[in-house]
Amino acid sequence: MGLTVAEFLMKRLSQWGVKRIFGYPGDGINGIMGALDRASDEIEFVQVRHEEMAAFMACGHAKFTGEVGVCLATSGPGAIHLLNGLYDAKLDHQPVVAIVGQQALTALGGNYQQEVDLVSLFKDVAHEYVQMVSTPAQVRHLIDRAVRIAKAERTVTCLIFPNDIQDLDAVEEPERAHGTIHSSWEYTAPIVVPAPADLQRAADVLNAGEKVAILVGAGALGATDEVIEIADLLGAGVAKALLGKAALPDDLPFVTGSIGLLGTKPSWELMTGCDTLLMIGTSFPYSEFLPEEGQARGVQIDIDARMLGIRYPTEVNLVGDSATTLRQLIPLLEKKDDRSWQDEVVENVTRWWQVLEARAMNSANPLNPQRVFWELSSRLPDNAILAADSGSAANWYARDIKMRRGMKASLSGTLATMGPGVPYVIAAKFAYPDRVAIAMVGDGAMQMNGLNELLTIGKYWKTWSDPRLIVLVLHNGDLNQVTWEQRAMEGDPKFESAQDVPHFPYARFADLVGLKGIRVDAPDDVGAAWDEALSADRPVVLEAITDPDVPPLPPHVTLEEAKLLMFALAKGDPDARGIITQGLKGKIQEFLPHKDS
Ligand SMILES: Cc1ncc(C[n+]2csc(CCOP(=O)(O)OP(=O)(O)O)c2C)c(N)n1
Ligand SMILES: [Mg+2]
Repeated sequence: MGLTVAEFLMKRLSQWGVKRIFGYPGDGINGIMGALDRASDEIEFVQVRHEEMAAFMACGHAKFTGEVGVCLATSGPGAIHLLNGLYDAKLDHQPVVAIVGQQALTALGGNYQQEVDLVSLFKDVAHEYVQMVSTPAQVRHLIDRAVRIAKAERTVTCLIFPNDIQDLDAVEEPERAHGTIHSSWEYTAPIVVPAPADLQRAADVLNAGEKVAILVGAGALGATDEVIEIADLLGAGVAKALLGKAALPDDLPFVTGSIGLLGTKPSWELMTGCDTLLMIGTSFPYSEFLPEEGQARGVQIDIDARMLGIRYPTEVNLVGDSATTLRQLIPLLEKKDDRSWQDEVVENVTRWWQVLEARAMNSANPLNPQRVFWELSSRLPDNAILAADSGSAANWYARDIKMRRGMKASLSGTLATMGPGVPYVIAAKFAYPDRVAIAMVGDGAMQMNGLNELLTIGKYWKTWSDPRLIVLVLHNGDLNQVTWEQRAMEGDPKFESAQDVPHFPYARFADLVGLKGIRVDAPDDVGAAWDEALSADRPVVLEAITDPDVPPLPPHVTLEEAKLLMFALAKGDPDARGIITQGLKGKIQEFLPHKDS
């Protein structure tokens, strides 16, 4: 007996190297689900609680493994649920293939139940490639193109399978005739390097600079050694955009850490003080944290020409793979004798880590969130995989966590959506079951979807060789990041009915669903709570009762922001007292002498 279309889909995806599909069933994909069941030796199905989570997991899989991520949803509502997760992947340039069902071809156009115009729905998020199957002889090349385009363009593609097509006989090899397509499944990423003359132009700019700043992003994740060597040659400091946090370890003295609103003061000083900027694999968007136009000469390296020259008016724009391009650039660079600029960066960095430690140790009501991250940082196991959600957790993750070599870390960098923290670490555990994965999530995001996905963890954790997955919940009763943004950017006091998050017992819920719950509300217990979580025999929800009045201070508060904040407090902000105390405590640490300084 030959294969059905759905069985052939599994066979072809398996030839492409797909080993796992995240999804949720429905009658629009019954044929595919049956085929997936029969193909379970080759492809594992991971059942999520909501299709958006399947898309986040596919994105997380792609981010942590470099492979294509695949998600599956039924027609109509299931397909619609995927969208936000797919946009997360698209905006962070991750290869993800979405497979969705559709009503029968025989019904389309008939206002049929669950009939949604899916080609149009996915036309934006999967604009590089979205196709609906209408005959079995198309299926082979549609799969080949969807996977190849996702990989080659690092983007989202989508295939729509009407349910009557799924059970038809597959055409594994279309007949050789006019109007048929004869495709193959192989793809190997090229090594892209700029032309020698352009490398020389870049080297000339970098050699002429006296104060070189390097900014790395996700595109530099595979170029750690090369960035370190270049920074050494150029006597540079290196700042990291959020998605590039794992590109360089934070124990290197010239690494200034994150940049931007969630960034560090030494990154601010690096950018405002440099005369030359080298950007590697980053599209960090906020120009106010980069040098002023005219202040620095710029070189940018990116694998995607579309991303070049759009963040700073760089003089030399190189299209290239970051590691290979840097390796070709290195012989053209002269080692700078004058190390005074890098020495200054190192001094700023040393002092900054002391400020962060002091800020973390400030008392708060009851817990200072910075203390929670600080205590985790020194306890992180080798090779840990981290994911932060969007919210105040992203601030503390960006600043207080010291990455070491071998770790992986990500978040929703460009879409900055709430919700990916828990699904990202679930995807990490499937890809690397022997590594510890830790999500850092706000209480708002937990209530949005993280709580439900704890059930997915409950369903699968016993299949992981090391069961340690920790979800840190910042229980602050507030949509805190936005509350602060409204104060500092609008001058508005906290709008309690919009910002308060209903109470929920996160740790108790974890216990209830078979995971381990740990609740901590005393500063001196935080370290022990992490120790307990990191030595648990099952996944843990670590519920930290944190103070919403600790401000996620940007590295440089403008006069305008300070004024707006004061207006907000003067307008009767319910938390004004706590904020003034906590704000002063945080700020004052920058001016106090610290040990070793
Ligand atoms: C899907 C989505 N909705 C809304 C936002 C806007 N937003 C960004 S952070 C945030 C608050 C998050 O609150 P919580 O998860 O409790 O984290 P906290 O900042 O309190 O630590 C909101 C509403 C968003 N980024 N994504
Ligand atoms: Mg919150």
